[in-house]
Amino acid sequence: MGLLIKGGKIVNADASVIADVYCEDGVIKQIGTDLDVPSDAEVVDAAGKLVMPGGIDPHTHMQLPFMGTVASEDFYTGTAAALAGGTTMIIDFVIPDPQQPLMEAYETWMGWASRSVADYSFHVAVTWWDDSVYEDMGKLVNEHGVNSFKHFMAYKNAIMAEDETLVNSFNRCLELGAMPTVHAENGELVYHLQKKLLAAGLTGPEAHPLSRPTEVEGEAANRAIRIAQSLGVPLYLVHVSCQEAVDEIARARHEGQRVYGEVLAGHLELDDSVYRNEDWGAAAAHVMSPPFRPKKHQAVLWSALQGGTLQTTATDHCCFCAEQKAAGKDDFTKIPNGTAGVEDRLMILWDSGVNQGRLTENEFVSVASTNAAKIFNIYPRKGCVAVGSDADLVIWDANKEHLISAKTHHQNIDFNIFEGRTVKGAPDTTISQGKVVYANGELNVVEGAGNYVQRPAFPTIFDAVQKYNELHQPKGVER
Ligand code: DUC
Ligand code: ZN
Ligand code: ZN
Ligand code: ZN
Repeated sequence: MGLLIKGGKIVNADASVIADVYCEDGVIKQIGTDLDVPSDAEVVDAAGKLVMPGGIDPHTHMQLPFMGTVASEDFYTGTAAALAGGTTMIIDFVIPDPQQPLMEAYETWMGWASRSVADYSFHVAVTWWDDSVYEDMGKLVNEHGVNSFKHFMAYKNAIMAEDETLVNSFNRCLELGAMPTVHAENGELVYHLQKKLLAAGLTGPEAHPLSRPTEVEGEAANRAIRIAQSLGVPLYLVHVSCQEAVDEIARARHEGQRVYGEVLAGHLELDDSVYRNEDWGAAAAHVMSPPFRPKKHQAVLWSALQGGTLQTTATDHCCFCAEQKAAGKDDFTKIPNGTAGVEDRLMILWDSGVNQGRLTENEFVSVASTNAAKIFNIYPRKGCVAVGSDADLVIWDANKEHLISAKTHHQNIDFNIFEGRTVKGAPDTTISQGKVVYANGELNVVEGAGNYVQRPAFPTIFDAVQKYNELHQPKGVER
């Protein structure tokens, strides 16, 4: 049965227009007024509301095995929470252990994710290097629709990618037409500072941000950007959290380099005072990396998002409950890193972005959905309201007030970093694959209904990149 959304204002990244939307077989079939649709179509009244492409969260970690435990949110609960917040697709991370074959890890994550209720896709992390990694990257791109690879520059003695891995993997990305991405923190420095702080008797969560200061991120951002520049490959930086990293991206973009940056809702809104809370549990609940920053960085991040230095927003949704965080009771380096937000991101972004005059409604759509779809090569299938696009939509009520709280959220975690905040602007109805999955505050989801979204390599960007490199990169002896 088809679905007719009547009378709403369609908001895309490029324009807004009042029109009806008719969906069938999971796809948008018609847009206009006085549409000719089957008489049995389900009708949703969107008068006075906005019809936007569903949010895309390009950075989540559902049921991630990490730091001796497993993130409490699985693909079923996590994608359901996403839908309740108007996000209709996530891009999660396959993270192989060092020496584990990439294909084996990919198959494991695909198994877990088969329970998803909304569409999903994967970045795959390159945590080590040898010929088999080179081979598997090719298989993932050419046979499995993975067109982005993640590199953790932090987490020494675990998943940290050394420069050797970064250089080889970035170069392989260039060959394959895939996007390298980095978590930019200098893991050697973090390790050193952690040991120093512990030796000085600083064992609580207040030491966490001290072990990962902003220069640690700035150094890694610069290193990754310069490696990408030398090789002539584009680069995407996840969770950019501070001025130092923003400055490196801005400089590189100013010089014509294809460098993209993502910012988390949490980093836009919270500062490092959360780690000085006298309640150990509340402070530990905010332990994530990179940490929340001194207040002045928030204004820098907002400006960078407004000005286009940063293009996407995400959450790094990685849930650990109080009892899991307690593993680090006597040693802050053992507190599992991660915070939630997949359900809250759009509401926070609307309230602080649109309601505060920082973003237009169209710019909101760009940073909540469209830009991620473009950068990760799933546009216009995702990220826009257009005939032929997937019917993944959120009907947004700009006047609806919503109190964010762990007591009422759908996320499988006992804490909410935005606890107690009342936002104005919230999802009225969420539509996934042409079906109403959230309305009147109720979820109506089907386990396993989510589809794996293949993301092909980037012919257009990489054709230009190759041509540019041939014409403009210094070669061999000329250098
Ligand atoms: N940071 C986190 O806080 N959690 C998961 C991984 C990461 O990089
Ligand atoms: Zn990450
Ligand atoms: Zn990270
Ligand atoms: Zn992450």
